[in-house]
Amino acid sequence: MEIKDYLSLISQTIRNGQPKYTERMVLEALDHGVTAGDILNRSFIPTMKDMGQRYKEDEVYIAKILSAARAMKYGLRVLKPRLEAEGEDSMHKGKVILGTVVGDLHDVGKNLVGLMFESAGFEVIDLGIDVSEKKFVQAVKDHPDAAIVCISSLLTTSLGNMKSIVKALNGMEERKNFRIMVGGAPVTQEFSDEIGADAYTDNAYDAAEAAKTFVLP
Ligand code: B12
Repeated sequence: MEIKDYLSLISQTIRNGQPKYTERMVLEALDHGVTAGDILNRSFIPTMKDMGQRYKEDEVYIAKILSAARAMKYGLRVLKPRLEAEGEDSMHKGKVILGTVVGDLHDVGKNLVGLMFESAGFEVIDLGIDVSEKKFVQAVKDHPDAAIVCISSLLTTSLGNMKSIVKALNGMEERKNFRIMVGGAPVTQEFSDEIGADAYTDNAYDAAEAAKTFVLP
């Protein structure tokens, strides 16, 4: 098989949501000389980006996204050591703190954001769901080297909580050391500007791309 055949096969296993098969195909591709960088950049990332787009256009159900994300997670687990060994320059971009706002239990989008950040080479500190202002503030104190704080809200009713969290973070002494990114279906660029966040994107792929520009040397 040629490189492109391995890459498209891996992509297929992700689309089909077959984590064990993804894992096996990644290992097999690596054994046959496909680089970890190619697997990440030419298979994993474009596949998840495409799945996200299809979901937005109502072409696939949420369950499909969940199983694809799980497959990619399995693949990423075996790929990571090889990416680091290859010295892939996408590795070690910095630390990101991530959480869904207090009052909100949705975590699918947040998890995808985390996955795309990890793929882009960030270390992700995932605070989970229903995260209070106090917990976000404490996390920044616990991780003074964090470059970005990402906040997700899927409920219109929890947008007020997002606002208070951003306000609290903006009031911190450490504020100059990190950027704040916000997202989730009801969030808009306008809202992000209004509450004093640094960036908003409407999908996980663009979030990781925007984040990279924050940590450019
Ligand atoms: C799955 C789901 C649930 C699941 C959540 C499971 C889970 N583990 O997450 C369950 C069943 C638990 C649930 C519960 C509820 N839900 Co619900 N849920 C959904 C649903 C169908 C999908 C959400 C989702 O996962 N989308 C897929 C992901 C990939 O998309 P996403 O989250 O938008 O994330 C993308 C972007 O927004 C962005 N992004 C996300 N976060 C971030 C963060 C940053 C920093 C950045 C940059 C980008 C970013 O990147 C992501 C990937 O590209 C939506 C409807 C819909 N079609 O969106 C309703 C929806 C969000 N839910 C809704 C409601 C009302 C509820 C409930 C209140 C229902 C009830 N009466 O009990 C409860 C709330 C419980 C709570 N306190 O949170 C409403 C919200 C309405 C509103 N505007 O407020 C929606 C819109 C449904 C509707 N049309 O009424 N829900």
